[in-house]
Amino acid sequence: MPAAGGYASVSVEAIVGTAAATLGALALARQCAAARAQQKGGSSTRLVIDGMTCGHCVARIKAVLEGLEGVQSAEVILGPPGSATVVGTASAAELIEAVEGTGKSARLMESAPLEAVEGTGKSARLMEEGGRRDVCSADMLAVDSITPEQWRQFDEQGYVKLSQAVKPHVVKMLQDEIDAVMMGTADVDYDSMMMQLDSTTGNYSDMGVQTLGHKGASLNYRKIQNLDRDPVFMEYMRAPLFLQACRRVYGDGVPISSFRSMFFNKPAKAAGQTAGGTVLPWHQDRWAHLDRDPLLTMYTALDPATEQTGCIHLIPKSHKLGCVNPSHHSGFLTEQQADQHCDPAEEICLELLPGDIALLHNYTIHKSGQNFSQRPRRAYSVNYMDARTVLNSDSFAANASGRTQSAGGLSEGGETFVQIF
Ligand SMILES: O=C(O)CCC(=O)C(=O)O
Repeated sequence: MPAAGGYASVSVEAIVGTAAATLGALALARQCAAARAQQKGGSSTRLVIDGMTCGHCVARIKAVLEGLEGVQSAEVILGPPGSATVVGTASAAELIEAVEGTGKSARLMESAPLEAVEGTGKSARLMEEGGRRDVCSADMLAVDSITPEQWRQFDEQGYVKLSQAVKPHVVKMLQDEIDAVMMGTADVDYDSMMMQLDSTTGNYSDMGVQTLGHKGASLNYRKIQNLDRDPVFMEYMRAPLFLQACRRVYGDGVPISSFRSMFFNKPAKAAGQTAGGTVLPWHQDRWAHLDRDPLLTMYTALDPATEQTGCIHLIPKSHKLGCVNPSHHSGFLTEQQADQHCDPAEEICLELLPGDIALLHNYTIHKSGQNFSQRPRRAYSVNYMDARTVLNSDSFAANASGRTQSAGGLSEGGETFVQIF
């Protein structure tokens, strides 16, 4: 959706059309809303609010919502789109009525995009298989906060590990969903998924192109992006812990989307191969075509990530360097820069178990190796960013679009981004 001057702004409205083929999402969202309503104390409801024009409107609506019985907190964002995230036990109807009492109009955030995408097969299956309360964002994690000590480590070292933060049945659900996406059996709009098959040689230059669309039923995918178009992954991305982390990193009231909601795979070593997957060189997670750098990655291990399976290696404290190679479109270091900043004596091997989450500062320099085992090493990585980020679509098209593959590098991200919080 290029606008004047070759820029495209990140907008939740833009996803309504592309989400239209995300089958089953409405039923999932309804089920989750019902589960949230049954929970005591910690559920969150998101509203779209029309008609706010200034900080006074924001303050007034926040005060009105926080004055309601059962509301613990309300975060109101001017937008556009105007929105509120309300935590507590008040029903959506009570919240909407209270907002409308101020003269503004309000509706449930899920309903606008998802009403348009009602599907059948997936939603019915999901409800039968999982009893769906276990897939709601508020129920997915086994930890509900990040301790001051953990934040201290994140601030000082550029990363922190949250051990066993994801409930085991949720890990299984994410594993099954990503395998279904790879095999072509998931109810997702494959035309909006960026997918890339892995190399069979282990060389970075031999990987398949990363473009929109399914590339055949195979577990040998290296990357799949735009998983915020998949209702299961979107629900996971919205876990309240991730909202807390975004508030800590970006500040209260900042709308949050993601630049990359991405599956990262080191496929199992196949017969006759010495290793599966492809070496990923030293890099930082930043992109030249965004007008500001994302600062927070949530990396969820879906399989054991070890030296043998090709886990991430990182350089502690390297986030303090800022952006090391601004001229590379996706943050890769030159050989000289890697020699200068990546001392093997300082390198950490970030070993993770399935269900561990690593918070990574986006400037933390990292890389990953190959998988020498006979099981895959799957991971789900989300770059949470300020949803007001602006994308330079000329630069995106030249270097990194889902449709054009530059000679010099990878495709990354998408052109439109779903608002998450
Ligand atoms: O999982 C991997 O191998 C690398 C992940 C990564 O580089 C990232 O999440 O940015």
